[in-house]
Amino acid sequence: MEGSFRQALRQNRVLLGGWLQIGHPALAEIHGRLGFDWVCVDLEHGATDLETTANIFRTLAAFDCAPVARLPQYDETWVRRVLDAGAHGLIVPMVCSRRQAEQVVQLAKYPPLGTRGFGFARANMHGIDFNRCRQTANDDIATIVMIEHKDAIACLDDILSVEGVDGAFIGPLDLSGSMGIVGQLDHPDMIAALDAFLAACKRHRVAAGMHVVQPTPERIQERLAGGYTLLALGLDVLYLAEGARTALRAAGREIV
Ligand code: 3PY
Ligand code: MG
Repeated sequence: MEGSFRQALRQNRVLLGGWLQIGHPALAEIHGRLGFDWVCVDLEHGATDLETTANIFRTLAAFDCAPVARLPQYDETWVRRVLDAGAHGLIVPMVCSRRQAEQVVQLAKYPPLGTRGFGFARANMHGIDFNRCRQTANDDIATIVMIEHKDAIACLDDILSVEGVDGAFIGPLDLSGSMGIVGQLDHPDMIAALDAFLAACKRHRVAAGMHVVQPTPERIQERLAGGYTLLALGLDVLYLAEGARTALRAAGREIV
């Protein structure tokens, strides 16, 4: 990738990512070798710990593949620790207000722009690259807010106009839950919410992101044509389940 992950995001380049809920560096190798642009360790719904996250990021450094994490929640300690582990992008769940978006950006930026703590860590090669990272981190690390509640849809302009919000990622399941139509992704209210999301991303020149959980060519094409540029494709557990199901079926086993 030419330039940083954040620059690519801001230039609205199409960035195809993998999504890991199983915490093992071998998965990072597979995605990196295949040519994914970024890989996200899902610390919200996966069971991966911080040490494994750092090992996954270490593995990705051998490839042209940006290390990204979805945080378990909007939380100062997690922002610091995941950035120190070397994340180039943060996906922050459930950002519902301008105030929260401002706080997330603040936590992710070093002073004078924010309050990120200085310290020797993997992100600066344990102090060896401290000065260089101190100078480049604010420009190079992307902050991506998850829009996944009806309250966030109601104040999209307030959230997406915050300086330092580089991308927005829709969370369709939680969003549908907050609207009382859980899982009904084709419901007219969901479609209207997604339209409002995309339009606001365009208005504020913020990269629009979505997880295409079942990545068929048609679904991917539909999202790209709509203007999404930050696409997560599939999910490690689903790839595994799909391959395992196919193998059992090939052996004639009925799957219930
Ligand atoms: C959601 O749909 O709410 C998600 O966060 C999916 O990962
Ligand atoms: Mg969610």
